Amino acid sequence: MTAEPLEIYLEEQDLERGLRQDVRAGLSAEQKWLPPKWFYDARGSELFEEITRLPEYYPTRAERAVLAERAPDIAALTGAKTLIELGSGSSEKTRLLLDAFTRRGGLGTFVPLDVSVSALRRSTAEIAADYPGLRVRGIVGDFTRQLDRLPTGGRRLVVFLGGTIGNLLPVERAEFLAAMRAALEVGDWLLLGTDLVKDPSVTVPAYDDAAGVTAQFNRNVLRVINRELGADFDPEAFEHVARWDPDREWVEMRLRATRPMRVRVLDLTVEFAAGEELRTEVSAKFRPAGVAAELAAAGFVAAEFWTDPEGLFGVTLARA
Ligand code: AVJ
Repeated sequence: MTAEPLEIYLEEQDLERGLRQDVRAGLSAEQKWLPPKWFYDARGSELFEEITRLPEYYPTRAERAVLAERAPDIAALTGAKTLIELGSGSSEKTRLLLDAFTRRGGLGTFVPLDVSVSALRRSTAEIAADYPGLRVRGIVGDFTRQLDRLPTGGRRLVVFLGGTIGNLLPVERAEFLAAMRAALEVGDWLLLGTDLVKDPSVTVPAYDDAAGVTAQFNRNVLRVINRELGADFDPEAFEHVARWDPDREWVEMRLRATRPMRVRVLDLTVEFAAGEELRTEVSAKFRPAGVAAELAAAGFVAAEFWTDPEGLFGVTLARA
C-alpha cells in the first residue's frame, strides 16, 4: 500500500509560535535553556541518525538488541491491531516489531507520529512500500500534545522508544504518562524504552563523541533559531558540553559561550557572558524500579521488563 497523506496536527504556524514561546521563556531565564525538540529540523534529524551509528552511542544498539530478541513476544502478548509510534523519527528499530507482527498476522495499521515532516515523509513512504497490506497513517504532531488525537478502536500498542521519555523533566514525564494513560483504554498497551543508569564513563561519551557529531547536533538548535526567527547566533562560538548530574541521574547537554556575546532574537537582546552555559537537553537515565513506579503512578501495570545482555537499556511492556 502507499502511505496515506500525512495528517498534520501541527501546522507550520503552530510550530513557529511554539518556538517563539520557548525562545522567549528560555533565553530570558536566569539560567538559560531551550527544549530539545527544536534540534530536529531536516539537518538535525539527519545528525541524530548519524549519532545512532556512532561507536560511543550505545542506546540505539542496545534497544535494538532487546527488540530483536523480544519482538515475537511483544506481538504475541499484545495481539495489537494498531501500532502507534510516538516520536517515530526514521522508525528504523520499529521494523523489528513490524516484522514480528507481519509474521504473526493481525496488525492492520501503523501510525507514526513525529514533529519532523521530512523524517515522517520518508519513513511512511519506505514502510508502506516494504509492508504491503499495512495501512500507514503518518501524523505530524508533538507527542506531548497530540495524545487525544490518536486513532481509537482496535487493540492498540503505543511504542515510545529510544529513551526519548528521558528528554522530559520529571514533572513533564508524570504529566505525559498520565495523559497517555487517559488516552488509552483497558486492553491497550504501552512499550517504553528507557536508558538505564550506569557508570558515567559510559554515559557521558555517548553524548560527547570523539567525531564531534553530537556537538554539531547540539549547535543545530541555534541554526534553527537563526533561520526560523531571524536571530544572529554564531553557533561556532559555542562549545558543546555534556555533563552527568549524579543527583538527578541525567545527562545535560549545554552550549557554552566562548566569549561575551549579544544576540538579537525576536524583540530580545540576549547577553551571554564568556563561559555562560545554555542548557539544551536533559536526558534522564532510569533504574528499573523507578520506571515501574512512574508507570504505576500513571495507572499502568508493568507486565514485562527486558534489557540487552549488557544491561545498558531497558524496555518495559505495560498494560493500560
Ligand atoms: C532523542 C532520547 C534518543 O537523549 O539520547 C542523542 C537524543 N541527544 N544525543 C537521547 C540525543 C544527544 C536522544 N533521544
